[in-house]
Amino acid sequence: MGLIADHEDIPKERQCILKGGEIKDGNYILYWMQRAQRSEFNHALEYAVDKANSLEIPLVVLFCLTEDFKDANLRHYHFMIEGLNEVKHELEDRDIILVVKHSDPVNTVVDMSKESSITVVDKAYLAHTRNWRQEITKKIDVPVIEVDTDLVIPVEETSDKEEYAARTIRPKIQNLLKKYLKPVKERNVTQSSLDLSFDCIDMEKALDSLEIDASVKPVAEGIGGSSKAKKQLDYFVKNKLEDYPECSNDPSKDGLSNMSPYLHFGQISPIYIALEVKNKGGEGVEGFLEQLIVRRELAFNFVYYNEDYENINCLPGWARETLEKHKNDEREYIYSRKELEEARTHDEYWNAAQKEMLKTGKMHGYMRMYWGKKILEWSETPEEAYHTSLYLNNKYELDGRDPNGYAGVAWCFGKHDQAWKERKIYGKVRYMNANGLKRKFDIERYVRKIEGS
Ligand code: FO1
Repeated sequence: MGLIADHEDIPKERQCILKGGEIKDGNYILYWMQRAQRSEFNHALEYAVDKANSLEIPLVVLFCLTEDFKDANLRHYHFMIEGLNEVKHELEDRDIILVVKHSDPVNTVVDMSKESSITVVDKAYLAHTRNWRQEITKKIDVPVIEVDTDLVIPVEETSDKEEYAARTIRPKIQNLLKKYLKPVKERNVTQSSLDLSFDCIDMEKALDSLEIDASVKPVAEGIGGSSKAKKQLDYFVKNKLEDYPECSNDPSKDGLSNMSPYLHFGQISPIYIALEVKNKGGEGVEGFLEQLIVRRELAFNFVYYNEDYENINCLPGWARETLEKHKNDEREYIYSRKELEEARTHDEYWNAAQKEMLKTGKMHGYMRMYWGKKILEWSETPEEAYHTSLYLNNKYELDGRDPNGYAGVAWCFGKHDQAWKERKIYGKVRYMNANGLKRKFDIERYVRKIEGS
């Protein structure tokens, strides 16, 4: 049996050998679930089931809870753990054990791999989680396979370099969609792992065991997890998809799918979402798939190939130069990080957007653009503005630390965009102002909606 197996629903291009070698005579297959926290439409999980069945051994799924995520807090862990509770039960229904440990992922995976034949992991796109995989492959003794399951098209298949903009990645994606936009079949395990015994954390106490910032409260109870994601999607497809072209750019209306937190924690697959939306058909499909596939996969391409995605050096040359040239331009308003964080600016529209994020863990996509542009305008330097935007985004958004968030902030500073007419502070970076908001939609209604929520 080889490590790579080409299946119609798990093509070989999704699989990558991080460490090769002989398959060991182990007691189980280990799937380290990290990014794809779900039991359905998960290519890594199904690949691992196939391997376990071929070797006639059980499959053990591991998740490592760790505080090692910058600016992550109670809001994020609460949402994630609700999802993991569901995964645990769903896997149990499939005779697969989920071992959740509160531990350092590198040492834990290496340790549990001592008894595995092969170790499988879902693909990571950001530096921090990619480094974990690198560390593990240096220390481990068994083959390690990484499976790309959180993008419709595997990141390296779409492109082998950083793409310039949506217009350059779009045709590449369109050429490959037919091959990759397919459901992944759920396989039955032939050997249950439920009778194996491991030290696991008590899920009821998982949240309390973490040493995290508890000042950012959970958005609500009972919203995390795949079943909630599917329910919300179903509601969106039935009631909002048709109006997506008119409503998606209007923050005063509730026209979005709200899938981003679920996608961030891998609680739902983008392939599942795309197929549900296509299945329904109609007016909104094209615009929605542009966001879900083209824009989202452009963001992943960005963080995957541009190691500077957390600082201003990630910007194209023209944007860096123009911001540098205008660095010392006089600013009418300058706000500290704290004033911004507490939504204490002169601009009630901006304050409303910030409050939306503080309260709900999300900010409407259209307001995210305005929000970032104003932080650039009201900070001492573009560098400071960049870091403040990422800090606030990562701390309060439920999908903080997601490639989409990094790309969204970078866009406000010129990434994936073009040069515009030169002006103060912004230079040639696209400018936005409050009049634009008033022209496009009923901004007062948005403010009332947030203030009243
Ligand atoms: N991944 C883990 O494997 N273990 C964690 O404890 C964990 C916590 C966490 C908290 C906030 C957050 O935004 C992400 C977190 N993730 C964790 C990672 C997440 O599932 C994704 O892999 C990354 O966010 C990459 O996009």
